[in-house]
Amino acid sequence: MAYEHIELDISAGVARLTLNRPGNLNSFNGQMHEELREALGRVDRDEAARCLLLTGAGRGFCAGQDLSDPGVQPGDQAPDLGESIERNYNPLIRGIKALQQPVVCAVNGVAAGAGANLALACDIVLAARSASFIQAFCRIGLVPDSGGTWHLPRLVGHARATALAMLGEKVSAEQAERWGMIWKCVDDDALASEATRLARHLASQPTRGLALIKQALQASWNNPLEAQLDLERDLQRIAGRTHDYREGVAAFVEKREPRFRGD
Ligand code: T3D
Repeated sequence: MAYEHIELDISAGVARLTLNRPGNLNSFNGQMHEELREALGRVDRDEAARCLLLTGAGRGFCAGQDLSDPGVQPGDQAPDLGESIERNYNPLIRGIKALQQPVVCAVNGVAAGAGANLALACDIVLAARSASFIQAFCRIGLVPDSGGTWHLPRLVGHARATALAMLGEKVSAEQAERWGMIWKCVDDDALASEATRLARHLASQPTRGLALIKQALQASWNNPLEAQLDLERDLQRIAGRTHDYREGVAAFVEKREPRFRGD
């Protein structure tokens, strides 16, 4: 598939996916969603891609749903936004969460609505100092979607999540870092290099092991300790059978750098 609203480049182990509708602050339309689904499937299947790096083109990361899209505009007949969520947004978030590779998000500018919640669904989030996060939904009478009502309270606590969702106030990248909403805020001109460095590092690590870590941490939100201990046992059993575990231990004993293959 040729892409018009995104760019995908896979090199040096890193799949770099760029949201690319800068004139509309990379807001989502139907075609962009279609391209994203195809691209995520491609990354998932590509063994050469050992980390996904998601970012936006231009001055914004993503302003959420394209509000000028006729398909979602309230006309004489109210649109079925539930259908739009089911077809586009839920598969996108599920796709990110289920991806076998770690997902780094480089938030290069404003992240609003579903754009903010797409970022929060990624594994490690870096943001430029000038970037911001806005739960813009309440400003137009909507409910945070794309996993926002799930991730936000878990990341920043119920009180902050409620106020952010009901007030739609802008959160600076620095505040987001202080609140633990994201991993790190970096200077604007360092974002691209820092995100690439991080993605390349992850791409050289034990990919299978990282996928198991992702699985365990995601499950922990819903598991009691007993169930989580059982899960850790099961996942460690799988990790212990990988090539990269054998290589990691050998490298340690031989006092050399490990050469991880990802399996
Ligand atoms: O509908 C469904 O399927 C349900 C799912 C919904 C998911 C959602 O994401 S709902 C939330 C939708 N998003 C928003 O409500 C955010 C709307 N945008 C804004 O509030 C502001 O643009 C920002 C705070 C993000 C940025 O403000 P600012 O001042 O930096 O930029 P701007 O001037 O407002 O925007 C720049 C351009 O991008 C402008 O176009 P122009 O005038 O230069 O031709 C603006 O219209 C366009 N733009 C920004 N956001 C959107 C957009 N165009 C379409 N849709 C947008 N969401």
